[in-house]
Amino acid sequence: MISDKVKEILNEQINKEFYSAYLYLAMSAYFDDKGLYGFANWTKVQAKEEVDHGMIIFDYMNDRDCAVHLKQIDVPDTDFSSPIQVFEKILKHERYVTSSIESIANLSMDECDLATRNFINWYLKEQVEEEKNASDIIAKLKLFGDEKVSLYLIDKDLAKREYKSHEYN
Ligand code: OFO
Repeated sequence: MISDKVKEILNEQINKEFYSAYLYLAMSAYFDDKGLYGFANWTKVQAKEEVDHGMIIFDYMNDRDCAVHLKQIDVPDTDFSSPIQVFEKILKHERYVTSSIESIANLSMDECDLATRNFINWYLKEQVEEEKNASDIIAKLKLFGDEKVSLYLIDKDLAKREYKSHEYN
């Protein structure tokens, strides 16, 4: 049985994951508009992964007979000015998501909900990767991004990212 507090925080996390999808889609539209199609691809793939993150919690709650209450999704930030500024926003956002996931881990321990505590481990691991992906791209952009040729090559590289549905395991 999932407590009301854990139910509420899981409902909030579904909303945050779908907000993340919106945010990445807004970024993808920005890059597409600038002709940076590789960056647009990378952020669009990420948006799809965020939907998967939300759906995994949605399915978990249904499996545990725990009511899902979908909340309104905020309008995403669209104040973008350069690839590096966007990736700095991504890193900041992912750090915020990591702290939300950590709150779920802590609350599920406090509520003696070991199934949710175990479930959320997958997200803790996922967040390490999310933050690393953003940091790696920031590092590349800092080193090489000022030159147009390098930006072109980074864009080409990001065009290779392919969407694979994110399975919970
Ligand atoms: Fe769902 O991890 Fe990013 O936000």
